[in-house]
Amino acid sequence: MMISDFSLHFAPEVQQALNDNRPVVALESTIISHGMPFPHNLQVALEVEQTIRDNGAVPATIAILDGQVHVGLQDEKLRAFAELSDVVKCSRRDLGFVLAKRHNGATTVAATMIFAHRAGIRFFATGGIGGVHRGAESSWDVSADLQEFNASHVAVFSAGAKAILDLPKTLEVLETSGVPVIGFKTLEFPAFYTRSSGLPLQMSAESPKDLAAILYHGWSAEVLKGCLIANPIPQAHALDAATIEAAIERTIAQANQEGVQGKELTPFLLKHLNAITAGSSQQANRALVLNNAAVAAQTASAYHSLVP
Ligand code: PSU
Ligand code: MN
Repeated sequence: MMISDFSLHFAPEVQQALNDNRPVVALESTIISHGMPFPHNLQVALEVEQTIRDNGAVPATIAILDGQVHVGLQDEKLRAFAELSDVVKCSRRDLGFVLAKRHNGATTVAATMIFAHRAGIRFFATGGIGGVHRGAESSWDVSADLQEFNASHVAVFSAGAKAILDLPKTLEVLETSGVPVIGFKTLEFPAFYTRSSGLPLQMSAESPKDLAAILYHGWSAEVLKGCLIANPIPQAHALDAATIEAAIERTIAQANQEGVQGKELTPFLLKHLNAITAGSSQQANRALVLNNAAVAAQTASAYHSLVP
């Protein structure tokens, strides 16, 4: 077997932006392959990229095609990826195997942070991060996403964490690791489909410029690695809290009944939640990802003006 050195494969647009020191925002690919069905996934992926451009940055979707790590997928490759059915969901532990076997791989929040950091990209927009699952006191299911915040120097723009998780425990793990959770114009941790979880945050930023300054100080003092930005879903797209909670409880009960666990659990919950809510969760998901993409791009631009 031929063994070659590892290298990232940059899309020309991303390579050029990095060479010119212009703002770039990374995007994950698990949300495309395991988070939404085709063709909705492709449509949203293209809209997210456009939103990043409209807000002054260059999008870099990160994905693994035939064992090669791509930073930035041109439209054709993005289209092809969105249609694939044999994509391995990759967190940190899966990467060496998938590269060696030349598989197609989707990068989770953790894996996207790894390659964004490697590429010198400090801003990353997604929907929600993985976290501590409900019932973790017996299952020990804690997403590797949380660990990665302690390794990769990337700001992750999310609408909080999905209420399929145990949000108080998720925040406790982040606190233990020294990861700041910064509310964007809020001092309450948002719960993905809803703006409110009842959980207070310790800090907020009032504008992209304010946020850029907080990140700059953390990174330049070398006290900050990963950072979670919690940007609530726009009010007009938020779902009714009681309805979504009932749907989540049904979905978790179904997963328990079918014995779904490990890396299959999050995709199972996302898929069944979409089915139960008859598309309204998908619309909310789209709205909050676009909102995160806009704020990430604005913050990346503000950061670049601050640090020329
Ligand atoms: N949460 C969402 N949507 C997603 C995911 C999480 O609301 O698409 C995906 C992300 O890629 C995240 C991964 O990194 O699931 C976490 O999986 P796990 O819980 O197995 O670590
Ligand atoms: Mn897990």
